[in-house]
Amino acid sequence: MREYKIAVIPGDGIGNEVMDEGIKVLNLFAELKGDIKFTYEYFPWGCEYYLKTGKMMDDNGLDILKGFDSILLGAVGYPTVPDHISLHGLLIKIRQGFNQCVNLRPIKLLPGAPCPLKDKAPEDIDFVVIRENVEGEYSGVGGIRFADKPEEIAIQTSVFTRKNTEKVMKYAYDLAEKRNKKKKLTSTTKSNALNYSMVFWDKVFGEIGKQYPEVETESIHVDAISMFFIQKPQNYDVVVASNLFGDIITDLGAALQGGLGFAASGNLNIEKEFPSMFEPVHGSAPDIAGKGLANPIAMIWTAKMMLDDLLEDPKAEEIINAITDVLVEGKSLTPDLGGKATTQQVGDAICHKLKA
Ligand code: GGG
Repeated sequence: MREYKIAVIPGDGIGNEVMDEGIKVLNLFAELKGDIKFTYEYFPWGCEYYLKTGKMMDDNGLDILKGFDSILLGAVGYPTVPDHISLHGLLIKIRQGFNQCVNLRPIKLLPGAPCPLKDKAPEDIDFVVIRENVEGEYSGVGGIRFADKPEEIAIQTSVFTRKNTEKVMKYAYDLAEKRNKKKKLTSTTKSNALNYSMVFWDKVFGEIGKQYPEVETESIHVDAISMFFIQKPQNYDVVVASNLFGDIITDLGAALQGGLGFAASGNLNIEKEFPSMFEPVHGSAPDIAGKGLANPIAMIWTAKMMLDDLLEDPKAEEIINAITDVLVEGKSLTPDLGGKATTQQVGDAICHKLKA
């Protein structure tokens, strides 16, 4: 029996209800495989915890999380807590604390999912974005001078270290090589304007590329790639981007695959010295929280990514097949997809297909 200890942080808003469906699918997967067991420990961290305690997570939170094989997170954010407090107090703290330097975000249009580009088929939209995840524009370096005075200044510094940039680039090149699609890596840049950080980014991209002669490369400015994602998404295979650019272009990517309800992600500690963390890309959506309206597919897809990371073999592709079956059948869909099913009913329908 393979046993895995999972730390569960449902977080805020719809994080709670989508998490239930993710766990439901994980438990069924384990039951069907027969030789896998998950044990879960839940942590109440998030914005409501912050409102009660003044902290997004416990001071010794990272020490506690170290003892787990993986972390599953729902969503974070609450109207009365500033978003920079919730992001830096929990998500970025864990990503940086556990050196989860790669944020893996698949952009894949499943059959039956609504794509706004009517001339595109599922085979046209199937790429992966590798987002640098612990530094860059989200390093948290900066400050405010002369607060609330007319001469007030805000400074936000991007930090790009050679060690980390090389590691992320190598991961992206390796993926482009082994993904066995186009063997193509596209780098997202803006080195005409960001004349230190992105010039450095481009340099490292080129240097590491010399070790991968079989991988075709291209470098595209972030503004242009935003347009090309819409015009010719079929051109992409693996895309590497800085923290900020990756955050932005993956929301665009989510739109191509049917919306944020389909956008899954993994924050990977690639050395496996700390747990990785898996979270859907969406936020806590407080306007629909607790109403059973949230689409749980991103969370279930995220749980599948966790399985792929933990298990190596077998890959959990049958979960994607079960989601696809539900989409193609079209009977159990949440309102964002034009249906009337609840979050729970969609989770049940995916489990039903998984069992079939
Ligand atoms: N699912 C996690 C979540 O709540 N994400 C909201 C968000 O704004 N994330 C920013 C980021 O991924 O850096």
